[in-house]
Amino acid sequence: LTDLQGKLRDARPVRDFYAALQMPGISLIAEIKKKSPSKGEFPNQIAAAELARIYSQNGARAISVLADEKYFGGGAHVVERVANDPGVHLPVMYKEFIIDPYQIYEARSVGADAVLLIVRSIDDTGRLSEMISTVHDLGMEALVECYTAEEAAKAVKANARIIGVNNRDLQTFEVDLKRSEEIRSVIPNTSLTVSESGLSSPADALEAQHRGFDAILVGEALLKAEDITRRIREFAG
Ligand code: IGP
Repeated sequence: LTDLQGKLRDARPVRDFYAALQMPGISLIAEIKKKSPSKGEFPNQIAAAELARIYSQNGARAISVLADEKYFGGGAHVVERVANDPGVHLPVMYKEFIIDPYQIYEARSVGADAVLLIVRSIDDTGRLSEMISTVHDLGMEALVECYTAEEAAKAVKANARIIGVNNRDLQTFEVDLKRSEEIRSVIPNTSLTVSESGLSSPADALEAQHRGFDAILVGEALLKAEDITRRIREFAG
């Protein structure tokens, strides 16, 4: 056995990310990262697994952990620590710029239950579809992220079960919730939908729910809160 095969075999059983997002009311996917290109370092110094426990105990339904080190100060080992922490029972998403199927296997090998796939970085619909199948074959779910209505259509065509609409322009870092609502309106209700990025208040969460999103992905607003526990509870509704 190679190292990866061994780790895949020994990885803890998959938790159901899809079911977590499908629960009644809007589901909060709470994110863990040390820094971001738009905001720099976050002030809180809470260790990843401890933060994940706080998220779990206060109403989050899934956890997103940055595996990217360069821009977000994360790592596969950070995902591994969170996914295998005895105090964390929520599904965990491995958040990385995935361009190769190998990264999907790596995600499962550290115990992840879901991965992020960005339509913009995979682009070819056939390849996107293959990568989504690889994720499903491993028992995991893919959050397929789009930024335009065309990308959302590609995601649907590639059999994405969960589609994320990024509210933040990755070039200018500008957040536009209106634009995302327009994209949401063209996604069929056969997919679960996630409103991602730049949600700064519980009112934004409520608005996303009214627009028909099943879940929200929130990082910054939780990570820079003075009282994180209270902030999560507000977002979790
Ligand atoms: C979280 P925020 O603004 O609440 O911290 O955003 C998440 O949506 C964001 O980190 C994100 C992201 C991405 C980052 C979503 N998709 C793709 C980098 C690449």
